[in-house]
Amino acid sequence: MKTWARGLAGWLLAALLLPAWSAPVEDGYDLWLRYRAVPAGGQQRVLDQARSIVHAEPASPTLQAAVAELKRGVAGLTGREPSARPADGTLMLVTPANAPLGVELPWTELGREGYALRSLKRGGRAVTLIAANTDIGLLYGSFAWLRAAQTGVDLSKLDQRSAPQVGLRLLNHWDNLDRTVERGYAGASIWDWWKLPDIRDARYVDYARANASLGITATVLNNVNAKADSLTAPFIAKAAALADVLRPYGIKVWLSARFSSPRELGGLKTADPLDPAVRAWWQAKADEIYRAIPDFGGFLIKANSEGQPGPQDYGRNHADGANMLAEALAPHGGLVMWRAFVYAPDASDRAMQGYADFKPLDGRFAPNVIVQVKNGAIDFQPREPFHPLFGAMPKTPLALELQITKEYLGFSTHLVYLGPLFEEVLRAKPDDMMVARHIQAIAGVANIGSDRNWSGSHFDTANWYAFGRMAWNPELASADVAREWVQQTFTTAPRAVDGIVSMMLASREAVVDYMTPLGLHHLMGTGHHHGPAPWVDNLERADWNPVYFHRAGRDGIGFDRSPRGSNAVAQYAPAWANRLSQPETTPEDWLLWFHHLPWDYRMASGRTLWAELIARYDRGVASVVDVRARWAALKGDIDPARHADVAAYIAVQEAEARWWRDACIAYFQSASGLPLPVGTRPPARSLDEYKARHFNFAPGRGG
Ligand code: BDP
Repeated sequence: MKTWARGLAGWLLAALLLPAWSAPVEDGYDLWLRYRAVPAGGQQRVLDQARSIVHAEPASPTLQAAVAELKRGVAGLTGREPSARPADGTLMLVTPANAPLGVELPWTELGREGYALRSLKRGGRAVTLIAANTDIGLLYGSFAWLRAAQTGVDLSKLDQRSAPQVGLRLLNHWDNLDRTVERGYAGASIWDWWKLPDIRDARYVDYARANASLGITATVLNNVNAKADSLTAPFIAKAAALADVLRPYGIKVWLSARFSSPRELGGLKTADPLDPAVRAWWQAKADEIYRAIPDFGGFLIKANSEGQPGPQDYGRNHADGANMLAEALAPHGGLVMWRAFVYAPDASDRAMQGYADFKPLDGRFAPNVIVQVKNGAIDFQPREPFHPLFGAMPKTPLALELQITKEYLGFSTHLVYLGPLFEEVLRAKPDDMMVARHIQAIAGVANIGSDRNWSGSHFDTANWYAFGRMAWNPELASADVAREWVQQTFTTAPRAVDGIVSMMLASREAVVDYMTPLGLHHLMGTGHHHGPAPWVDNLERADWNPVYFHRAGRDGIGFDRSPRGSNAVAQYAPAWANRLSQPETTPEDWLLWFHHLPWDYRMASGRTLWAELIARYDRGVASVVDVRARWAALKGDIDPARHADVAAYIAVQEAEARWWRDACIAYFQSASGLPLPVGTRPPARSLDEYKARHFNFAPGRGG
């Protein structure tokens, strides 16, 4: 071939390949804020409404963030930068001060954080109003418009309004000062404490954008198992630097505080909350923090729980401790989030202690204290009945604490969409009101780390997303939330969207089935909580042992919390207490949480309990096998990098689901002494082989 011909051929080849080369690599970093070019028709649809962006001047940092996001989104979706001059197709960001005359907007209803999106014609031109009472409302509204644009909503006919139902929406980072993360499966802590305050990683801004897009209003930077060091001057300066980055996005910084800090940092002899010197120390500390962070959110406290210091060390109660801190923060408008996750070594039923300690204190907390209650009474299990404290403390503001990081649900390796779990607890009705209506705040233990894809796996970002969206609006259906996440994160192709959503929706029930079916709980490996270990019976505290929770023996299986047992059911409102007292009226999914039953107990399916247990383990594994096949079939619909990543993870999940099934069946058979029902596949290995597995370096143990 002549040189010129070779050159031409090369050029043609390059031109052909160019589209493929120029497609951005999908590594997950952009989360649901990808703004990738939409197919031709869609492009026009967005462009027609967003040729320009108009807003009040001068713009606050928050308004600037809103406009920057809209520009970035429109440019990404259409390939064209919007201008600042009104055009046919203008996005107008308006507050009551600059709203166009003659347009009725529901200002009162929107409150401080809500927004309205309204498309209309003015002088023959298409205008979309993004309206809110405040700049933060405009930022939320801008993200809502971009969500609509990315999910194929008709932008020429918008008429939406939304205001959050839960006032305070927080992330709890269990991040240590050395950048390890307790129960973190997504790399190191996102906070590079060592380099702060001078070096501010660009990632902090993307963290803020992602959270603002969901309406998260606060972030607790450090682990609830807190070091006193987090309250020293150097760390306050570091937290202040983060607060500066997050502020324009409406996110306040909080800190976990160690109750014994006055002793450790202040050299006092005591941390007794009623001691005047202790109170003065906290007051001075609060003043110091507010000098550096004027809008500091407050303290999150884990006290007298799992070895943490607390007021009970001095014969005081949780209200004494919380109120002392509340007094120090009150002059600055700060809050105390006091956790109800407590249990003592000698409790006869660990599930009962949170209620036993806190219920009598209802009405005794200062007005700026919120009591933070985990969704269930044990500990973030794949399924728990709702915590009996919801509905039981009418005079105390409560927060619901959910765990986004999947400590007990296969870490970030297992594909488990938590939307259905969140929905289940938010909609549970302790009385005539849903849990969502009993709470003033909602907190999620973050699954965010330094991994490029933020959460350790592509699908785990859906849990961060679902937490934020459902915190804003607990009435959202987890299926709808999954759909919009898929459309923004993976693809808008309808067949693929349907396929992925149905995989996600099946995944939570699957993990319950292959780990802890029928109300079983806490069967996980010691310490790290990886893998099955129902046989463990030798830990220093009885209530850390799986055998304490399942109580399997020749006579049956399950924890008797009925009036014949620990009577934990009495902590629920009478209608529930009655229902949960009898196995026949207890939801089957909670059966062994509340009852100890013989192996031949007859289940709704007609099977014996023993056969049903095995059937559930089988169903869990089958569901993962099915997900694996369905994901494989989506190969042509998903970018190659993420498709391959997810496929590799599901393969691990399948192997681990089988391991869970086999190890649990082997163990429960040794306890029941019963033969496997006809047709059951025997466990692949002997019980002793499963028992011999150890994982000394499993992630997430923290520093
Ligand atoms: C447990 C975790 C532990 C946490 C604790 C908590 O295993 O690491 O410190 O919860 O919530 O589930 O305080």
